[in-house]
Amino acid sequence: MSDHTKTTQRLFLGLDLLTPEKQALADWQYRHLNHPRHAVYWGNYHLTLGFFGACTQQQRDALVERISNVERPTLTSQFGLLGYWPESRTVYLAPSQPNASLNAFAGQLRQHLAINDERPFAPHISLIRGAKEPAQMMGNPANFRIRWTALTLFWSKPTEQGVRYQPLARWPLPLR
Ligand code: 2AM
Repeated sequence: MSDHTKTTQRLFLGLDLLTPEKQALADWQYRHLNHPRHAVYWGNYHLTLGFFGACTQQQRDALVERISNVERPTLTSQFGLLGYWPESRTVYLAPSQPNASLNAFAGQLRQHLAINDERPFAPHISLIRGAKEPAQMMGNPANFRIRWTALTLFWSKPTEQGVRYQPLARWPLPLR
């Protein structure tokens, strides 16, 4: 019999987009980005705030409890900057301007949850993975205003279609 206490899930904390926002972003990417590799699965679009790696159910429960105690701000981001990280072979979309309240919230979460990412926080939405080169933009630059509605704990779940980011818990953000 398998020992369920040892079963782990790869977890991360992030901000989810609403379905119409994901669809609008997928549509923009399809029309305006030229790249030999396919886009990430559109339902997976999100912004990562902190990555926890493999967690047991007990660790997950403790995380949920700790996250519940964090005060949550109203957060809005304007996305318009297309970027490329050669090390992680990722094409991404980033905020057009430094997003002070988002950066402060990510810092607070990392401190409160003792997240020890080797990468400094760099807000972005990954658009293409496994990219050996940057993407070329055709026509309209991206311009997406996102009013974030919830802090979300995601499970990075392996499936036959590839990894899917499944929300396990959500904490609403105040909408002013
Ligand atoms: P990425 O979009 O920059 O690749 C699920 O894997 C999410 O967690 C992805 O958004 C990914 O960021 C992020 N992630 C994966 N491994 C990570 C790591 N070792 N450190 C920080 N973030 C990571």
